[in-house]
Amino acid sequence: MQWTILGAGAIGSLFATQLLRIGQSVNLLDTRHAQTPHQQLHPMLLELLDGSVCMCELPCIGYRDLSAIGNLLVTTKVWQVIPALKPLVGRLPETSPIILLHNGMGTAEWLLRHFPHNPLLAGVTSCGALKTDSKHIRHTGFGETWLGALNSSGEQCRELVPYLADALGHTAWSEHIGERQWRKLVINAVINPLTAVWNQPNGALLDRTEEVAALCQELHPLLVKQGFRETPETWCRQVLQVADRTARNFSSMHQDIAYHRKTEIDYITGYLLQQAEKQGIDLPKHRQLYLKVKALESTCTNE
Ligand code: KPL
Repeated sequence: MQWTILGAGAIGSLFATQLLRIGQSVNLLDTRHAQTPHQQLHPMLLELLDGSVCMCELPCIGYRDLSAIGNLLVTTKVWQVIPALKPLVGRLPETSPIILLHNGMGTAEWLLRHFPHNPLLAGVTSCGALKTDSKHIRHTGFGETWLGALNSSGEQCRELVPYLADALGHTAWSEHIGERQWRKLVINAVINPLTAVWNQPNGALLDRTEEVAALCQELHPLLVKQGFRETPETWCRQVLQVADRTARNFSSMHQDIAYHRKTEIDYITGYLLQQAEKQGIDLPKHRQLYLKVKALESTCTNE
């Protein structure tokens, strides 16, 4: 089966190298190029959890190499999703599935409008990976990966699950992928901005649980409107469990701020603020955090 990775960051590189390791055909789509770039093989060293290493070479393709695009796994930063997919609108073969696998929410509506005939899927993963430079990827933790359909032709893509399970470990089909995306969104909306603003690793939340509890409490009415039944205390416990499990890691937003990059705040807290406004719910604490991250981000120089 052919897989195409759009966005070779930590998760994209992990998926690419692990799929290649199980014998799948994988290429990297570089939208900076129309045709296959001159330097067409991208070497990558994958460091596995047991410390062993695996050398991979990934073919690169450009966005006009349409026949080389397979199952398109979109693992870019969320704010890059629409600009990166735009060159494919009206050109991507309608048989190519597009799988959104990014932090945050708010891109699916655009995708459904512009690729109405392609199988469209969303995924959520808690696999851990660290990209130490453009050629080194470290698998840092097993996690769960879930895929689910965003449209009716996406329903036909359950056959992709066993390949991902083989490559990454626990992977399953979800009939409620939107719900799983919301659960991850809540975790990211608490851990990511707090750690970015405090300039601390995820584990710092365990010493400041009252802030976590207050953010969960404030989100609760919106989560009830979304159909979730958990109490604010349960949400708080779930956030703290993730903070505990990833205590020594720096969240992706912390890293974005530390490296002067644009963050994903508009599609995490920004998305929550938009959804809350539609329901007439005010989220002052989340808005304050949003503004603090935007202020830090305004000094960013890199994308
Ligand atoms: O997904 C994450 C992120 O950093 O974006 C968490 C779960 C917070 C782990 O760091």
